Amino acid sequence: MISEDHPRYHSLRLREMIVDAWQRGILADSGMIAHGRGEAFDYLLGEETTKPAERAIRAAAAALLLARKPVLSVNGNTAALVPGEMVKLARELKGKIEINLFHRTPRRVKLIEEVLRDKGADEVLGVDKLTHIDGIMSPRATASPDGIYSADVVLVPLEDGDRTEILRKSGKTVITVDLNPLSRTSRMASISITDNIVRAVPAITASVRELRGSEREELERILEEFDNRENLRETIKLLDIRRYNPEL
Ligand code: PTJ
Repeated sequence: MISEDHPRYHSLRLREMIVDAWQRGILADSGMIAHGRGEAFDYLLGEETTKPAERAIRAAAAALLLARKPVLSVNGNTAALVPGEMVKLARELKGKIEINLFHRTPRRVKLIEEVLRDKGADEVLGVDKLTHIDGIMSPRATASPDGIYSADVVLVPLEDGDRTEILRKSGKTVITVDLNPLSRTSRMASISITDNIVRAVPAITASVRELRGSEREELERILEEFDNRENLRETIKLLDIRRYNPEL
């Protein structure tokens, strides 16, 4: 148990959740390494939602509200940290949830499905009946016919660069959450939210609620004004290796 007055309480608490998910078989082994990389970027970004991230979150909410068929993708790290928040966001959007694993095994799929159902998900896609996007016969191109395959807007947190590229090429709007603004996923996505998934997902839900009553033209304007490359450039400028030790 970590004491709440420990200066690194929040970060250590996330580590505890990650380790727990790994012990339960939910997390891929490399999910731990991915988390460590994310943690380092979060540290350099001040462990708070930056202004560019706020803009990306608002653009993501607009895209999800404009979507004909929004689908939210869940992998091991997402299931470890924000399963309930993903179910809440899906409900808010009347969107679907799909398990989408890079290191796919039947056991992990089953365990993640159980976690999502425990959090109130009625329907979980990506469990069986997968097909290949644009006929690309690669494990990187699999998707559920009723989910990511036929979606127009997908939220894919902590996604792999190749998959992001396949999804973009198939014409989908791809929203990602990835703390590394330099990753291929961040560069390939339509909207990259450089923020910790534990802050980003509740913030998207709040933004969806705020924008729900807006006219379609207003949502389209938010999307048009958002420039992903420019936003990533601004984020990179905020990375500060001396943030916690200005005297060094
Ligand atoms: O559960 P699976 O089998 O689908 O596997 C999931 C992982 C994450 C292991 C797999 O997709 C993978 O290897 O991803 P990468 O290529 O390591 O990319 C993960 C990205 O997520 C990195 O750029 C990290 O900086 C970032 N990241 C890690 N933790 C967080 C994060 N971004 C936002 N919030 C986090 N908590």
